[in-house]
Amino acid sequence: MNLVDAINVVKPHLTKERFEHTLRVAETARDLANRFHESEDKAQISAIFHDYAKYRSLDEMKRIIKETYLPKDLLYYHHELWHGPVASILIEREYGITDMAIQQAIYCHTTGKAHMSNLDMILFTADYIEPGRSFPGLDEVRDMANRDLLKATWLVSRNTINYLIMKNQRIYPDTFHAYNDILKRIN
Ligand code: DGI
Ligand code: FE
Ligand code: FE
Ligand code: FE
Repeated sequence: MNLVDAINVVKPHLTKERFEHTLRVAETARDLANRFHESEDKAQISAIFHDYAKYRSLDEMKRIIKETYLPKDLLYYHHELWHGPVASILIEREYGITDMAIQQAIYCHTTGKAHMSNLDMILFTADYIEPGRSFPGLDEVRDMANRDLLKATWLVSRNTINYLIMKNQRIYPDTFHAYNDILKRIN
């Protein structure tokens, strides 16, 4: 699917704000792909579809998790974690996107995971640093994303864990796996 078709297909599924976020993530992901020598096309397609399932009903997402190979433990964690894995299924079902690298990047864009690929890290980081975001510590991550993708990804994962702990939220194991695995790869 080309980028224009992808944008048109995704648009009616998102709110105006979410659609604008999506376009900024795609732009940011393209820049990161260019800087770190990954496919700009795959980075942009992953970005355009990353929040595709964000507004599906909880019942529909639950059903998809139950009837596919998605890990059932997702159901014991916050429903905010479901839209990436569910989108990775829906883009194949509904649009025939079978590229596993794209599916995987979308799958793990919220939590990260162990052994993230460059494409995984590009989407994960782009979602966090796109110009519409304002998180504490964001300048440090944006600065690092100009130089070192692994370290930038680690900062995103660390900041997310800190934020979740401050809010007394449960943390999905993949979120910790991303943090631990990247720390090992950095040192
Ligand atoms: O969909 P977006 O809003 O663009 O961003 P996202 O998919 O990266 O995730 C949104 C939220 O998910 C963000 O507030 C952080 C949260 N999150 C990430 N990992 C975990 C988590 N929430 C819980 N409860 N547990 C996690 O492990
Ligand atoms: Fe998301
Ligand atoms: Fe994210
Ligand atoms: Fe997003």
